[in-house]
Amino acid sequence: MSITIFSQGRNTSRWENALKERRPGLDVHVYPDTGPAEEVEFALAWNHPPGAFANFPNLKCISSTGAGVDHILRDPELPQGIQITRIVDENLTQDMATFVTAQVLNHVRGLHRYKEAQRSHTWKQHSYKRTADVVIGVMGMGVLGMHTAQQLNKLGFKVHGWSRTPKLLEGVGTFAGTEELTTFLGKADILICLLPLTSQTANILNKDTLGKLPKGAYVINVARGEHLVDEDLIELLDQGHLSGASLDVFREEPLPEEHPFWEHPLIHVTPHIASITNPASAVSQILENYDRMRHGEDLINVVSKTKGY
Ligand code: NDP
Ligand code: OXD
Repeated sequence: MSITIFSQGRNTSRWENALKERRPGLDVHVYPDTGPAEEVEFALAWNHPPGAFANFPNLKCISSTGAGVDHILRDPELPQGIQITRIVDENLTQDMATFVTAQVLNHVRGLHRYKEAQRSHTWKQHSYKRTADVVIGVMGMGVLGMHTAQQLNKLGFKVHGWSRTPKLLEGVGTFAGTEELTTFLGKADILICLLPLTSQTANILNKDTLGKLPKGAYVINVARGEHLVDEDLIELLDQGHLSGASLDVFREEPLPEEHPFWEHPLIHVTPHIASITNPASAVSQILENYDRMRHGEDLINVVSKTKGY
């Protein structure tokens, strides 16, 4: 009985502890210290070294330690026939909605301006829009997007969602497919990206799409850095078409020291912390899939390799 963790750039000890605490007696290995290659059947992965999975002839399932699986599917040497699963967890969902709401409210109420004013002891009130007068567009109406949209709607914002297939959601307007993208974008005072990274969604936040947002729109990207064309965002901010952006994810993470986003006055950078998987709560679904795999049963939270999410 063993689970093997494949990860670069993230501390694995919380996962090791959570697995061992919940299932005493389970062997937990951390790549490259895997033990005999033929005994590796179940992997837990985040940003694994490319090609690493190719060396394990009996590997049956790779579970992402996060909601996204682009980091697994992008491996050109990913063995065929392996099931890929991902995390769907209430804590992860709530934390994303909370983070996005904080960014939205910070922007709508202009809180950063008062921090700056405080530095110069300046007492100056600014007008603000009420939530009912702000339209929010959520790209990606999956587990995270749907909940975030509903939370924002509860605060009084007008919310629209955009997804691949049509949705019906109380209180939230919905748009689907490329044919409805322009209409969706044209309404969004604040655009939130919660799409998975796939060949269809890469570079989707570009000069053309962001240019279709109303003048003064604000962009929040909490999905993946590769969704955004960095130079196009900067150009639209500098032209005054967009009023600002909150970015939690980047093409290269950590964001390189010399990247212009760090210094841009209209960009708020956070280090991929919008919602972090909590191993203590997510470990039960990992173990459930591990047991299902061993008993030959269907797995939960399975990713479609054809769709890429
Ligand atoms: P889901 O798979 O549940 O939802 C994906 C949504 O995107 C679905 O509504 C889907 O449409 C839609 N979608 C996919 N492809 C397209 C397309 N081509 N055009 C229009 N809509 C599309 O994902 P989650 O909500 O669980 O997670 C979303 C992403 O959030 C993750 O992939 C990850 O990258 C990111 N994330 C970021 C975190 C952070 O801390 N910054 C933390 C966790 C996740 P349909 O419903 O029709 O299938
Ligand atoms: C995830 C992430 O996909 O942390 O869960 O980005």
